[in-house]
Amino acid sequence: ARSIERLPYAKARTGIFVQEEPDWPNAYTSNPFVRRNLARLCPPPVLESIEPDLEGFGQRVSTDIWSLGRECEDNPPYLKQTNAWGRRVDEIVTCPAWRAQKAIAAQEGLVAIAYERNQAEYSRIYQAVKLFMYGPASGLYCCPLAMTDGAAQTLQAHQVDLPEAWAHLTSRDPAQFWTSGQWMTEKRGGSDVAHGTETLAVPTDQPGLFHLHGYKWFSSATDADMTLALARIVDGQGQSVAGNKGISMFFVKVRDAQGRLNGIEVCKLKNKLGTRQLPTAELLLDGTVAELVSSPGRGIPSIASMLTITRLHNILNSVSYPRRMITLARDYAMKRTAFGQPIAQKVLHAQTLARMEVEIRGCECLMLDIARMIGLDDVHHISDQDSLILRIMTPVAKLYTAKQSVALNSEGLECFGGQGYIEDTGLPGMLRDSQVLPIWEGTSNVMSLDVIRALIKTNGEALQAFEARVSAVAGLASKSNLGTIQESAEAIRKSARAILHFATERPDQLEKASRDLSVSLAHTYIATLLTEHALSEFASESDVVTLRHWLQRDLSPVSTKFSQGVYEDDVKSYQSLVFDGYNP
Ligand code: UCC
Ligand code: FAD
Repeated sequence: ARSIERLPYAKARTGIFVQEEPDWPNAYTSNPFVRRNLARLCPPPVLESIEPDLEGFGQRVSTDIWSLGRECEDNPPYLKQTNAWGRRVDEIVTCPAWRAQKAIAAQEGLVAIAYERNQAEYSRIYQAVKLFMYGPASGLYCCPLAMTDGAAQTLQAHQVDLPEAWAHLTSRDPAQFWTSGQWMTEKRGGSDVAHGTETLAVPTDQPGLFHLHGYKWFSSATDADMTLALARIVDGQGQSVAGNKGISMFFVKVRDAQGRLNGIEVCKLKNKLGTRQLPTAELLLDGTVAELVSSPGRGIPSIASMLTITRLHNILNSVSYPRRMITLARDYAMKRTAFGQPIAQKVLHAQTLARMEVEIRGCECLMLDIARMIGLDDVHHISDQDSLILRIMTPVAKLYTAKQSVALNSEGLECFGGQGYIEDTGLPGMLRDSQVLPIWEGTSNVMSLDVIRALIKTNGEALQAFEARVSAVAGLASKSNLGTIQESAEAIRKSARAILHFATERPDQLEKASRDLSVSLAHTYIATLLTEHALSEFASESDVVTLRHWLQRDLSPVSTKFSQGVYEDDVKSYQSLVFDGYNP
């Protein structure tokens, strides 16, 4: 009997080995790459003024805020449609942790920082780095913050005189802070808004005030205080203009002073693959009082200001999730032993982690550069060149980082073996949640077409600005003593020229090449940013190694594919493949 007691699995014991768990340290201090880039991008006094806050917040996101985020995941919102007596109440019940996230967001200035502008043009980068750290711990509260920031930016850009809303959106006081929604998508379509929008805006007796009637098919963070919504104004005969010229943008307060919904019925909460912490509803608008805030018929171009900001947030969160995953995976690699060694010692596992690290660093550089340019735009100091680059690189960065997010989170899960698939590690939710990033705020194809729109609308100047920026960095890099940087000079110059050449010479092929063109712009621009960083006094040896690895990829797949004749295929040839055997 005594010898049985000594056996590890006897008497219901589960064995003596317990795997040491991976740690998520301070999200700021554990990311030296972002810190070195910040040091390059911000003048020393600015860095000194923001670093204590970044370090403190980096600690919070990996401790108390992370716990709140987990609570949001464990207690998803639900819809209480009627009260006990059958009266319709349409209450979206959220958990205390979700509401605590709102208070934290206000106190930490996660929206306000960008509008207080205490760091002038660097305020956006400061805000962006906080949001980047916050994402994975936010329990998806990052989503309402994106739309809130987008709404504030839109009101400001269009000089909309709504002082009450403005003060609430940019407040640091949890009791005053408002969040905003963004109601665009309807049943007929979310990409093709011009033909999807059926919501009608009927004028009231009061100038500028309308009643909305329609059905909003996806509305996220429906517990928001206000929203910007698209609808078609009808004239006295009940007629409206078709297509995008008939769409206008409206400001809607979700509830009245008594807390009653403003002519809104919450018909359903969506049952989603991920982002379950976030209430996403189908809404019937039936006489919703709304204030016109764009010129009539200018709804789509007006809401484009919101899209630039929400797409920046999409980028920040796309990068933030895999950064957390990789940080955990590298710690786990030191703690997990297989075949006699910590897996960090196995060359193939180290290579897997290194490839992820290179990819995420590239995305981090891109994310910081977009924030840099938006910051300059905010204070009207942006150069013409940056303005053009910002226009074309925003959809590129949204597309690229979102796709990488899904791929890296998937690879990241595998780094934990079977444990990566286990819910209470908190890892699977990151993969589930990231799958939405390529879809909302415009799918990858819609982003690719936006790149082409930017090219055409600027008469090709956006691409010329891109090429000029790449060439300027290449010029500096060619004088470097380091072989990797010299090599990069040649590679980025060649790639940017090839992209420009293809786009100029083959406008007929732009649509089908637009996905590859976007990836080429991302690869080449990131190589340029990594080169610029490697040239700076803030670069470490590992930043040069990052560049060397980045250059191992095809910087311009669009040119490679073009030379292979890939774009000779037309819609008919693709269809013959896809619809082989299709018999509806
Ligand atoms: O998904 C959503 C919210 C999810 C929750 C928030 C998450 C935030 C991230 C947080 C991370 C955790 S809200 C729904 C988002 N929906 C979309 O993104 C719509 C996708 N579709 C598009 O982006 C389309 O490209 C449209 C609808 C914007 C435009 O399509 P059209 O009808 O073909 O457009 P046109 O005719 O080419 O353009 C109409 C006008 C033009 O201006 P004008 O009239 O002056 O010539 C365009 O130049 O709009 C202008 N325009 C733009 N301007 C179109 N796109 C842009 C742009 N990106 N920037 C500037
Ligand atoms: P579709 O337009 O039907 O697209 C189907 C496919 O066709 C896609 O692969 C697309 O890339 C492709 N496609 C479409 N047009 C073209 C083209 N011209 N060329 C090539 N390919 C094309 N919307 C809001 O307004 N507010 C919200 O708060 C909101 N929250 C959301 C929350 C979640 C969780 C989700 C999943 C969506 C949310 N949306 C919201 C809607 C979202 O913005 C749309 O689903 C998205 O823009 C895509 O539109 P769609 O669903 O109509 O897809």
